[in-house]
Amino acid sequence: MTSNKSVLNWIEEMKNLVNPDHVVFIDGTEEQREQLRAQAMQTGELIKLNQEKLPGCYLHRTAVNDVARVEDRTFICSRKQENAGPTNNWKDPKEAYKMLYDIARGSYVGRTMYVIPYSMGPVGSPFSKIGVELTDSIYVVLNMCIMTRVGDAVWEALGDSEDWVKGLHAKCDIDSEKRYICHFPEDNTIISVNSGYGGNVLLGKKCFALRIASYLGWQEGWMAEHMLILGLENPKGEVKYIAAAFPSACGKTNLAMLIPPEHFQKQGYKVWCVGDDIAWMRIGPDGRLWAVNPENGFFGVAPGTNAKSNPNALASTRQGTIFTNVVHNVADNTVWWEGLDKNPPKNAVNWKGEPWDASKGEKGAHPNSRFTAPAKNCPCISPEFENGAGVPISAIVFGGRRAKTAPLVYQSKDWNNGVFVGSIMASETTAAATGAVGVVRRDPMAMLPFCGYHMGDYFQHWIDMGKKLGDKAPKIFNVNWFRLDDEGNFIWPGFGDNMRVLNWIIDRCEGKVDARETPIGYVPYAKDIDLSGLDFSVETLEKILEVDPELWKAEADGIEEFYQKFGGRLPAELKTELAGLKERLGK
Ligand code: GTP
Ligand code: SPV
Ligand code: MN
Repeated sequence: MTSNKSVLNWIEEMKNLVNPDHVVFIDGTEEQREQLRAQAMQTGELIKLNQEKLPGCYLHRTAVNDVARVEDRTFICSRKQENAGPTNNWKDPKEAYKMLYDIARGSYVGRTMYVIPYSMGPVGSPFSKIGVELTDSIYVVLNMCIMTRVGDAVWEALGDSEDWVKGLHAKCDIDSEKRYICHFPEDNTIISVNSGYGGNVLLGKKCFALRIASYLGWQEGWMAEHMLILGLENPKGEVKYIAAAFPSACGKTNLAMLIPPEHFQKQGYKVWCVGDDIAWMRIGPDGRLWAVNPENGFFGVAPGTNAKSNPNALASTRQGTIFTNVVHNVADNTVWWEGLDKNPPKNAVNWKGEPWDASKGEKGAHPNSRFTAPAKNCPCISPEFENGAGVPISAIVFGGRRAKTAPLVYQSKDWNNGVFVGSIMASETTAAATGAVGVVRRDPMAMLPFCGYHMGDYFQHWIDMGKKLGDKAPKIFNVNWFRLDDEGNFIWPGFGDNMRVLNWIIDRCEGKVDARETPIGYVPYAKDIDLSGLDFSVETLEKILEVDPELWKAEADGIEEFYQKFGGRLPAELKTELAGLKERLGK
C-alpha cells in the first residue's frame, strides 16, 4: 500500500465515480495472483490449461467485437487541437473527461476495483517511470503482472512523488459504440472504456510507454519508440545493439529473438533479445544513444509462431503464459493456432468459443490472437535486460511490408536522410488494428498509431536528437522482408535468415564493406550478403536489391502528398531531403 497523497486522492475520486463494491491493491505476490486466477476460472474469464504440458498457462477469449486496437476510437486530448496534429484523432480534454466520466460512472457497481502500481523499466531505475492502473478486469491485472513490474516495491520507489501516470480502465459493457481510448498528455492521464483487448487496456504498453512517453520524451529530450532491441554477438564475443521499428505484426518479435542460420551459429554468432516492441532511448554520459526496454514480457502475435519461425518465442510461451483468442485443443487441454504445425486438433474450440473443424476452411485462432509471456522465459533474453542504463545502439532500422518498391535493405546517407527514410515508411496494414488489412499506408517510424503529439514536431525532435548525437549517432537503415514474386510468394526466406542482413548492417556501421550508391541510399553489393548454406541465388538477391527509379518517382509523389499534411510543422530538413531524392531520381 501507499501513503502517497496524490495517488490516494485520485483513487478516492475514481472510486466515487465508478462505485466499486470492493477495492483490492495488487501487491505483486504469487499468492494474490493465484487467488485472482481461481476467481477468474470460476467466472470462465480464464481456462486453466494442461499444467503438465503448459505449467502456469491459461486461455482467455475476448468478446468477438473486441479483438484488436481501435485506431478510429483512440484520441489524443491535448488542450490545443493543433498539438495532436493531423495524424491523431483529437478531443477537447474538458469534453473528453465529461464524456468518459459519464460512460464510466457507476460501471464498477457489483465489481471490484483493482489498483495496479507498475513500473515501466526496472523498479527504481532513474530512467524508469511509474504508473497506476485502475481496472475491473482480472485478465488485465494478470496481464499487467506479466508485461510490467507490479507490486509494493513500486509504491516504495514512488514515495510521495507526484510524477506518475494515471490510468483508468473500465470494461463497462464492451460496447464497441462507446469504446474510447483517450490520452491526456498534459495531465499524464489515460482513460480506456468498453474494451478488454490488450492494446486498448494494458495501459502501460501502447498508451503509456508510447503515446504518453513519446510526449514526455519530446519535452524532456529523449525518445519513446515502437522498436525492438537486439544484441548481435560476433564470434569474438563482441555485442552490437540494433533497434528496429516495424509496424504492428510486421516482424519485431520475430527479429528480436532470431536464431542465426547454422552456418553462422557454428562460427559463434548469437542474437540476444533486449525487447520486442518498445524502446526508450536517451543520450548517455558517453554521448551515444542508449536504449531500455520498459516492458517485462511479450504480448506477441500467436499465428505463424512455430518451432521453425521463432523457437525462442514458442519456448517463452511454455509456462506462465496467458493465451488470448487462440484455438483450445480440448482433447489434451492445450492451445493451437494457424502456423503452429500442420496438425490442427480434431476436438477443438475456436477463438469465439465454438466447436471448430479445421477441414471446413475457417480459421480457428483470430489473426490477432496473442500470447502474454514473461520475458525471463525467453532462452535468448539479454544479460542486459534488467540493466536500467540500457544498451548502446549502433544501428536504427526501419521496415515495413512492401510487395514492391523497397529493396531488401539500404542505408541512409546520414542522420537527417535516415529520419527522412523513417518518416516515409509505408506498410500494408495488418490484423493488429481493426479495419482493412493489406492496404498500403504511410506509417512514419511505425508510430502512426502511437505518437502522442504532432507528428511534425515528432520529426523535428528526431532531427534535433541527431544534432545532439553528432558523430556518435547510430547509422540508420531500412529493410523489407516482404517483397513478393509475381505469384504472390515472399521472395526472401526471412526469419532466421534475416541475420544475413543484420551482419551487413553491422559491417556497414564498422566501415567494413563498400556499398552501391543509389538515389535512395546505399544498397549492398550482392556478394556482401553471405548466402552460405542457403538455397537462394545471387540473381534473385540482386533482384530484391534493385531500386526501380520509376516506382520511386511515384513514391516521391506519394511522399510529397503525405508531407503536405504537416504544413508549417514539417521540418525544413525533411523538405530538403525530399528535394534531394527527387533530384537524384531526375524528377
Ligand atoms: P506487434 O506485436 O503487433 O507489434 O507485431 P511484431 O512487429 O512484433 O510482429 P511479429 O514478429 O509478431 O510478426 C508478425 C507476423 O509477421 C508473423 O506472424 C510472421 O508470419 C510475419 N513475419 C515476421 N517476420 C517475418 C519475415 O522475416 N518474413 C516473413 N515473410 N514474415 C515474417
Ligand atoms: C501492436 O499492435 O503493435 C502490438 C499489440 O504490439 S498491442 O498491444 O495491441 O498494441
Ligand atoms: Mn507493437
